[in-house]
Amino acid sequence: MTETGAPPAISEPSREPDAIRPLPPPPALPEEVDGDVMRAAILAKLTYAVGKNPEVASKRDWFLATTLAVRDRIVERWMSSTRKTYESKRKRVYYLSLEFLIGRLLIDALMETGLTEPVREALAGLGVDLDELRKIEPDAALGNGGLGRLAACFMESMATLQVAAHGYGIRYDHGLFRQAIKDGWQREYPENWLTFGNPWEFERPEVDYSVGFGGTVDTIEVSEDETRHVWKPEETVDAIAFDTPVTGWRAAHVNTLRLWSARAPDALRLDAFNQGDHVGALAARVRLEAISKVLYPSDATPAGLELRLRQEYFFVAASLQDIIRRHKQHHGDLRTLPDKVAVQLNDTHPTIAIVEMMRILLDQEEFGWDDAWDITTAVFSYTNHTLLPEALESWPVPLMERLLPRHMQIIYLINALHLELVRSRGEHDGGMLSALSLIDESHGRRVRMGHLAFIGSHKINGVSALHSDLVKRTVFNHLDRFYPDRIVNKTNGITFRRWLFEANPGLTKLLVDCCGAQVMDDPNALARFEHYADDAGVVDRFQTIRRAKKVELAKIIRQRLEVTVSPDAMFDVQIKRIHEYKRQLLNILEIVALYDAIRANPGGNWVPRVKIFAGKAAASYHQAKLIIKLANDVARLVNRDPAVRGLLKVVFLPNYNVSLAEAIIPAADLSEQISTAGMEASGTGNMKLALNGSLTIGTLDGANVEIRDHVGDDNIFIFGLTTDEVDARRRKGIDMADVIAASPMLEEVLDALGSGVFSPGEPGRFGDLVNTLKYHDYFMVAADFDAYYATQRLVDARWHDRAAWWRSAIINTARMGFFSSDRAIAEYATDIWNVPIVAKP
Ligand code: 26V
Repeated sequence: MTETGAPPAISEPSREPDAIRPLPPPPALPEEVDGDVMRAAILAKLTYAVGKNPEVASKRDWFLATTLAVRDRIVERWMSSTRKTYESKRKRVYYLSLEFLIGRLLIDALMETGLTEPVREALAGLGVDLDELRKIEPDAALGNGGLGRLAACFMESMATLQVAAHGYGIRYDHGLFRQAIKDGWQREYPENWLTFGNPWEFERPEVDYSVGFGGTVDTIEVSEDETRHVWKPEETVDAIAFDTPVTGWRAAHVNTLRLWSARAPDALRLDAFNQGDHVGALAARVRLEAISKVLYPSDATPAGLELRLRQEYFFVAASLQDIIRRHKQHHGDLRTLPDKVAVQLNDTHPTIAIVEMMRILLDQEEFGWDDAWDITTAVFSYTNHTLLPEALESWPVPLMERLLPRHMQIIYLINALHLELVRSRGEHDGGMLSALSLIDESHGRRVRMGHLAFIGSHKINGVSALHSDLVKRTVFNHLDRFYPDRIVNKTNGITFRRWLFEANPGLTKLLVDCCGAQVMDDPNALARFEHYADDAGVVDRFQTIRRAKKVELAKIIRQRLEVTVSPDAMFDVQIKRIHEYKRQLLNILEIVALYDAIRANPGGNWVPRVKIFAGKAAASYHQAKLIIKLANDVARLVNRDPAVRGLLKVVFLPNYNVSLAEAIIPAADLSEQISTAGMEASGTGNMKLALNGSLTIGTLDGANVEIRDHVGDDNIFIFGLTTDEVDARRRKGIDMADVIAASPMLEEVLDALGSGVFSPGEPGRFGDLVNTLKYHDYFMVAADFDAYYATQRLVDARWHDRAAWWRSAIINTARMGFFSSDRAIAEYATDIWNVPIVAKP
């Protein structure tokens, strides 16, 4: 990379670059780390840690040896970071999350440490190709989607900004299921990321906390006006720590991701074993260790539901013991906890931490209620990631009473005091009180975890401007009135290290050439790229870079699906979880309409398109799985129809994960962000695609609104009902007879789906789906169809004007600086955690 901005091949910017804050030059690599040093290090690891010699080593052996050699370099920085944090006695941030969707780490670690070229060179000298090793590494898929990936981006940015942070979560034996597509249907298979071990982690058998469940609570009269409570759990499980170093940019600081694994205190019941009951002797152990077996156990059964609650308490209880032990060791008194500790709750999943903190302070540390509560609320803050009612957690009171009896008592007390405060402010309306209560009495008694998280936190944040506004206006409307100023916005961000530098080295190089080397450290320096929006040389380079990525993706598509696509066609992508609100169905309806239109007018000025889908449906989500089947049925018919050959292809890439995202995003021309307005909290894929120069077609939902504000109306394709219009339409009724009567095209599309054109073997397959769109269109698919189709034709027109397309693409990339997770973390640090950021974004 060049150090000084534009090389001669690139013309000068049309206007002066904006003033950009100078940054100190990046730290240089230690001098001794060159290809030879890394070669020796890798060979030593291969011999002494892997136990192989180069002649017989497999790719996996080389991957292990390389990872261990790189890890050594990180460990050195990790230890110095830990020491510095300890010595400075800085406030620490604890990010509690049931999900960390990390992906692969080798390329990431190489890039963060600046070791990519030395290691590439070292391996080449040994006859090994680094790119081949990259593919050996399994994705760490310890998350479902956006929320888990955000946690991973945030961990990286916290390390980059040198925030002293720990991530806490669960080390699931099996991450998110592997998706296969059989006859067009989704099938789920277990994912086995740990089969060959995990070279990044350090097991800490000595970091072992006991976590209790069930049992009884003894009440002890200490004096006339003082009682103490002692929880006597019925069973306990051990939480064992596994640590992974999280390297920040240029490895200036390294934080820790600590994941807990469940282990039964007794390996087996020896008495039963000796009596010949070999399976029974292990049963208790299997039951306890199930806690860290799988990500997101199905909550379709009572047993699954209970396991999920056990997971939540398990990781929270272990994490809080760890946090308190560290605080006591470094600072002594727990009264200083709010000065030294900030705990961020990633959604409501770890909310029981608020109650656990109260239990520790009250029952173990013997604090009075008010002091304990003040400390707790000062320490915790909570991020809301969805407004969907079915995703808002609430736990049945009987289950809580059985599994966590002392916690349930404390929740009742928190609620009583909270409602007392509400009444003291003059609110006596029964409806209002039950809306504010922590206990939902409407369908069985349940604990509202969102309310609990709100009351026990000093700040609550939404994840985009629109979403935070809706958080205030909807779920927490009443609470917001009693606790104003608690709800704030923290618009999501993404780490540019993974989603630009790693995923798209070609574009990164172009950006360095145009914006200067500073762009690697300061996302705002991207703005300079805009000066090249009309520069033919730069446009040509951008096009060449994109095309190379499209060729790579076309190869993946051919290998995985045996479908050939042209890299000269527009790659139109929708990659995300399959959910009705995300409206993959709207996209499919448009494909069917377009297919008909092309067949009716084969000579038209059509834009060749490849429609690319990827995403997983929840295993129990019937409707989402049917949408996958429909996408595949439509793909089969369209892809073999000679009438549209060269103009339209449809592909559904199976098993979407972080690595597949890294392959698709730099190859995308058009980004589909078409959720029903008001339903996508933020989206982060939208940011990744725009950063890589995709144009967005989208609704005014989530962070799309802010993306539009940044790129400008001319460089994004916005369509469809707004949040308020969706509300109004729902109030009017969601029977879409009027909409369909007014749209012959939509009617034709629905008729085709309903009559089995795409499912000749089972004509009724999509009948229910079509009926839902006609008579019960909660997600406004029919309502937004015409606007979407028309806007897609505007996209076509822009594509035909190549200069205009690339101008918009460059502007998209140039104006994405705001969406760096460094900016997001800096805001959390200042407005919520009150911690200094050593390195400024
Ligand atoms: C959870 C569930 C669970 C059960 C049934 C259906 C359902 C639907 C959605 C969810 C969402 C869980 C929380 C989540 O992942 N939210 C995502 O968080 C991202 C990071 O803030 C954000 O960009 C996405 O818009 C938001 O959907």
